[in-house]
Amino acid sequence: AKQPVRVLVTGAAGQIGYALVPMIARGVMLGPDQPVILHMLDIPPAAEALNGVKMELIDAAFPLLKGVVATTDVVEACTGVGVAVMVGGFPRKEGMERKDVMTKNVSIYKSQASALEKHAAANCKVLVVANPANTNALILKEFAPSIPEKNISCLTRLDHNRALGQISERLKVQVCDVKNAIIWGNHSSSQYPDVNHATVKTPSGEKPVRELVKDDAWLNGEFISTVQQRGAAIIKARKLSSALSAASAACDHIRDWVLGTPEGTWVSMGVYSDGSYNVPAGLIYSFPVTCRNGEWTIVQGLPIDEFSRKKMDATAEELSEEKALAYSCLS
Ligand code: NAX
Repeated sequence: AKQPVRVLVTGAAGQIGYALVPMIARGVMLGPDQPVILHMLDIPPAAEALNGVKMELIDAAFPLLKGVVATTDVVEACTGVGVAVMVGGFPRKEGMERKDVMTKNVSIYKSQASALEKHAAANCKVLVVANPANTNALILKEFAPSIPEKNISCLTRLDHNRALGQISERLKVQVCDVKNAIIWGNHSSSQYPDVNHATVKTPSGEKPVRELVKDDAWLNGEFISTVQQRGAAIIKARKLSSALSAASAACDHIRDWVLGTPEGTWVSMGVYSDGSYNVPAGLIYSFPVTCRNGEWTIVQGLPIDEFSRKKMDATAEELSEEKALAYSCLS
C-alpha cells in the first residue's frame, strides 16, 4: 500500500477550503489509491470553524483519509507536507487601497515561505490560490530560496477550465472533447484566454476551435471578456466568490502536475517565467504546460499572432507592476 501524502491547505476554514478538503480526502487530487493526511491551517479567529471542518472530515469517514491536523500554528501545518495548497490570504475589502492589501499578503506569504522551506517534505509542490495569486507565488518563491522554482506555481486552471466550458457551451459539445485552450499571464481580468490552438474532438477527427465556431468577432471579443469576468459574474449571482470550481481546478492542477497530462494535451499553470515567448523572466506568468514525472514544461514553438502578442504583453506589464508594488511593500 502507498504511504500517505501530507497535503497542506491554508485558509482551510474558508469557502474554497470547505469545498476542497473533501475532494482531496476522496482522492480527486492525488488519485483514488493515494492515502492522504490533511493539514489544515487558518488564523486564530477561524480556529473554531476550522475545528468544525475537522469534525466533519471525521464524520465523513473517508477511506483514504489517514489523519487530520487542524491548526493555527504555521510550523505544525507545514511539517512534512508533500503538497501545499495556499488558499489563505487577506481579501481586498471595500474601500481598501491595493497597496494595503498587497502589504498584508506579502507579509503572509513571506512568513509562510520560510515555514515551508524549513519544514515541508523535500520536493514539496506548492500551489498558490489566494489573490493576487501570481504575485503571492512570486513572494513565496523569493522567500523560500531553497525550494526549487519548478515547485512553485499559482492557479490559473480555473480560468483555463472556464475557457473550455465556454467553448463547450457555444458549440454544444462535451467539455471533455475540448482541449488546449491557453490562459496567458495574470489570474486577473488582464489574463488572455487564447483558443488559437484549441481543438475539439469530433466524429471526423480533431478540429480547430476557430474553424468550428466560425465567428472570430465572438472569439476575439465576448468570449475573452466572459472568461476574464467570470469571477465577477459568479459573485454577482451567488453573492459569494467561486468556490467549488476553484477547489475543483486546484485538484486538476495538482493531479496533472503529479500524475501527468494526457498525451497531446496541455493545461495552463502559473509558473516562473524563463523568458519563453518573450515573457519577462522572473515573473510568475501563466503558460501552456505539459507535465511528466512530476515536472511541468512550457509548451514551446506555438505561433503567436499580433493580436495575441499585445494581450500577452499587457498582462505581463500588469504583473511587472504588481511585482514592483509587492517589493515596495516589503518591510
Ligand atoms: P475566504 O475568505 O472564504 O477564506 C479565506 C480563509 O483564509 C479564511 O478562513 C481566513 O481566515 C484564512 N486566512 C487569512 N489569513 C490567513 C493566514 N495568514 N494563514 C492562513 N489562513 C489565513 O476566501 P475564499 O473564497 O476561500 O478564497 C480564498 C482565496 O482564493 C482568496 O484570496 C480569493 O481571492 C482566491 N481565489 C483565487 C482563485 C484563482 O483562480 N486563483 C479563484 C477563486 C478565489 O477568488
